[in-house]
Amino acid sequence: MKQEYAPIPYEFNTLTEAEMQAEAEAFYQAIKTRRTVRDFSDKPIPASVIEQAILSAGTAPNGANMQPWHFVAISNADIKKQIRLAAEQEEREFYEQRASEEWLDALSHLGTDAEKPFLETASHLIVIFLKKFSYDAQGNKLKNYYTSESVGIATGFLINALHTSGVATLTHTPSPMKFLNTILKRPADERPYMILVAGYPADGCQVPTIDKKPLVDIATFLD
Ligand code: IYR
Repeated sequence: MKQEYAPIPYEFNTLTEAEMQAEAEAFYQAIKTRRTVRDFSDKPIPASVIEQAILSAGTAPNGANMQPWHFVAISNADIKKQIRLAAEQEEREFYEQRASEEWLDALSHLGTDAEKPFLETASHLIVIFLKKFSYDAQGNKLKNYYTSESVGIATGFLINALHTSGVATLTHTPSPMKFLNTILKRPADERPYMILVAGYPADGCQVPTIDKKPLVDIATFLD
């Protein structure tokens, strides 16, 4: 049966221009403090905080409201270890064979290598899967739309929700990532999109000095 979508009034929170400006500035000040962390403490993040952040991610705009994502949140030490071992195997191939000199050069300021201890140390790994298809109640296969855009936006919401809740993150994409379907027992038609490492930074954690481009370099305004 086709679902009904009866419109309801939207209770939009209209701000004054002064409030808009203040909120816009406050958001920028808060979000610019987010940094990718590669050195995590093993202190656990409460499961309820992770759950709440995933609920936020699930509100993301997406193609035809098919919600083409699945999140697997892992705090289990044995599963984290399996993921670390499989990811490091892929990463060794990347650093030793697959990556071009140009790519390695572009990465050099990050100081990364094939060793990924954070995959075991950090409180949680949140593996985000992209679903090319949905299934209705009768088991009929339905195509999902704009899946990479949708999952990218949801992942952005997730990172923002975690940062706002005091959780540091690292976006990690060993390639290929099919091993995640096997370890996490996800169906073959779900594509691993990203591992989001989430936890507290380790004591004394350092991050590289990087600049963000100024507004004139990232935007054009046509009034
Ligand atoms: N996946 C590798 C390499 C890597 C690639 C990019 I592009 C980065 O911004 C960072 C790392 C790794 O995780 O080491």
